[in-house]
Amino acid sequence: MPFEISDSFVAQQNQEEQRALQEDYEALQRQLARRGADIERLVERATAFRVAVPSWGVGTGGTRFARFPLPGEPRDVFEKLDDCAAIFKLVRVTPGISLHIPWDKPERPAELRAFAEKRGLHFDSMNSNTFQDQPDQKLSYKFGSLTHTDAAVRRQAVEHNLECLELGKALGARSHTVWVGDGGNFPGQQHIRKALERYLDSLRAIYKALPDGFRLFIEHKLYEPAFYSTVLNDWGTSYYCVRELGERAFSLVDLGHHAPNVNIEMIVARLIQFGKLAGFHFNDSKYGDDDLDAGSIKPFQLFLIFNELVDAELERTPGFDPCYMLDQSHNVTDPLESLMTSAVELTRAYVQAHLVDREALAEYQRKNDALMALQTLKQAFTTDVAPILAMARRRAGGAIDPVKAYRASRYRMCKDEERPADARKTAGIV
Ligand code: RM4
Ligand code: MN
Ligand code: MN
Repeated sequence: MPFEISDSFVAQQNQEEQRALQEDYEALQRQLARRGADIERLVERATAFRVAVPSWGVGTGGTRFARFPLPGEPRDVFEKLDDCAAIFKLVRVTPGISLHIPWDKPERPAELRAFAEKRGLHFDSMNSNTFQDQPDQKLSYKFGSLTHTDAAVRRQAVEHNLECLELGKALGARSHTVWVGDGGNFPGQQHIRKALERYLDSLRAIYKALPDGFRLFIEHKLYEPAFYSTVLNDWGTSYYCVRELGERAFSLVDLGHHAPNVNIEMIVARLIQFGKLAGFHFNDSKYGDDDLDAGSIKPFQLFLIFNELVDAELERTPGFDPCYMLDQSHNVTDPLESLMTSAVELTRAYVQAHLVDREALAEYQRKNDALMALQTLKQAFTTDVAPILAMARRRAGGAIDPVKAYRASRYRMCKDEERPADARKTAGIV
């Protein structure tokens, strides 16, 4: 039996933190009560929060220069799910897994589904991959996939997406996410309008095959791997495409896929207003698609994004049902620690956004009191909600301090023994 972090171990770890948590919780409860906020309601929100973990995120990532593997990395999709289960055990908000195909293509989907369910996990969005060539692939994606000038390549890329839909259905997933690397490296390389037409044609074929209850998410990205022009370059183009496709198509926002300084919370608000927000690939960045841990570089931006999301949630905006996923690459940290920390950071932003005094904010907006409007947001953002997050985790059976408990469990060392490097199948670990 592979090593697992047991409930009793988590409970024992929590013992050490329990008194301090209780003290901090009560102090925060009094502080919030003075502000008219009910701490128990916020614990409820923290408990209800969900974000899916990417199957491709539990192995060490890499840059185009190098990858530095970690001891005990998962060797196949089952071991990846074991790692996801460890994350879920400690943070409790991550029962969903987002799978990348073919990196994590299961031979027998029913078996993988049962394996996940046994660990309290389920499959969230499926992700196709037509940005790389696979060893047994007939035609190359070097010059594009869904938008390739050659109809045979486009057909092959569409077929791959249809296969993902079939797999997703068998695994119990409810959505499919398409990101393509298609674009041009040089001016003149592509006919910009025709490439988008081809993209839409291919997507129509995928959309038509959506299983019942499935939604289609498309993900825009400014640049990379195409360095001059990207076919689906921004949210406006994405919005145009999902409108063309139909009511089950939505625009997914990956936080790293915009130019520096772009006001992403505005993009989010627009997509909510137009009923087309699919959800997120959360991560953080300084310069480009850095795939750093959520909340590590621009925590205020993350809060402002959640401020829009919570506002729509509280208003019960019709059709508002975003899917939250992490999409990160971990190069210098233990991926499990990064994913746990990111899940906690997202929950933090979500709870802080619930702390915003929305009546006061509306009044300041009505009176054009810019200073106090910002202060109202800042008051929520600067409130240390850590005791709320820890209490929610503890009550749900998770760890008061997930990283500390993880390190104390010696999970990584145990996996190093169980998963010897010489037997490691590197395929699928990206
Ligand atoms: C892309 C994009 C996709 C992800 C790949 C690995 O930049 O973010 O969502 O699947 O990277
Ligand atoms: Mn992404
Ligand atoms: Mn990306």
